[in-house]
Amino acid sequence: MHPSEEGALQARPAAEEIEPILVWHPRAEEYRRALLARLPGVPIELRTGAPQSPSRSEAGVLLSWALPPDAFQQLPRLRWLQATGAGVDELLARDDLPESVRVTRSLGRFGAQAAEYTVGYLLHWLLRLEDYRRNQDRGVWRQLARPLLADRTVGIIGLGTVGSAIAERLTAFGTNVMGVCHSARPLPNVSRVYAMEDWRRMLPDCEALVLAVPLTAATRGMIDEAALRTMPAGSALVNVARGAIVEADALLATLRDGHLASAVLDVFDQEPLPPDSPLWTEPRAWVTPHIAAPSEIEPIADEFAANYQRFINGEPLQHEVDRSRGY
Ligand code: OXD
Repeated sequence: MHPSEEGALQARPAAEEIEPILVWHPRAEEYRRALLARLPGVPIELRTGAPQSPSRSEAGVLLSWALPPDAFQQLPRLRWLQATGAGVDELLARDDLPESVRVTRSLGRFGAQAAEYTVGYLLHWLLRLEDYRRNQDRGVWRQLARPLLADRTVGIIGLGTVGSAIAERLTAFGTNVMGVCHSARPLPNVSRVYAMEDWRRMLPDCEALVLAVPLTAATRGMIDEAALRTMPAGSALVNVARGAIVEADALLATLRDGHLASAVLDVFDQEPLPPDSPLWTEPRAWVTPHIAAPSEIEPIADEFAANYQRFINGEPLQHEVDRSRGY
């Protein structure tokens, strides 16, 4: 026997410890390959979309994202679902998700990805790359003000894995980072942490505000016109969380009159962003199609496989969602 095959057999759970997995995802085949390498011998069933007619699955474990409407009726044995993304707001909003099913989130490399996106767009804004490109196209030699990220104060709402990765990268640029967390405890890379109930007190100092908070009843629509106008004139907003956290009309009004100098928007209440959305043509808005922190197969397969072993062993699962909190 080849030594690597021997290792694989040793890692294989005993038959009575195997719980069949259903991967229900547009990229199910890629996930299957990644999981087979980590969980040899575990039966894996695949679905990429809604079956022609409802069909029952005996899997007790599900790895998925954006399930079709009647999905849970087809999964009578389901005990645990791992989402391939971080935000489980849509899943928890479903009225057919059984109470008995445990839910875990994935963290992937969302922190690093969202941090690079945020820093990239903040630098793009401060370096006025678009203005210089336009000037270059017209052969114009014109020096513009040269503000530094190092002289700025950035507020982050939500200091979980994503928010804290953004704080870490911004701190490396010398930025003063403030943040909002459910409790105001000291955190690395954040000069001042506000408790969730005090979040508006942070706004007057925020030359840029980054949203990295889950969508819950408490955060839906929290960024209203009063909040945006409490930020200094000429500030920027970056949303890598969920579109519904920001009131759309307030956002447009504050962009149009220039109070907000820039809004970097990766997420929208309705996705894809409808063709008639005024954001497409708003000069101060930067629209990206939900790509700030995409799910990657390999890190998510690592997390899922580690959690699968925990599930089989009856150990606590990592990143388990507290349904009463909504994340
Ligand atoms: C996520 C997302 O929550 O992709 O991971 O939005």
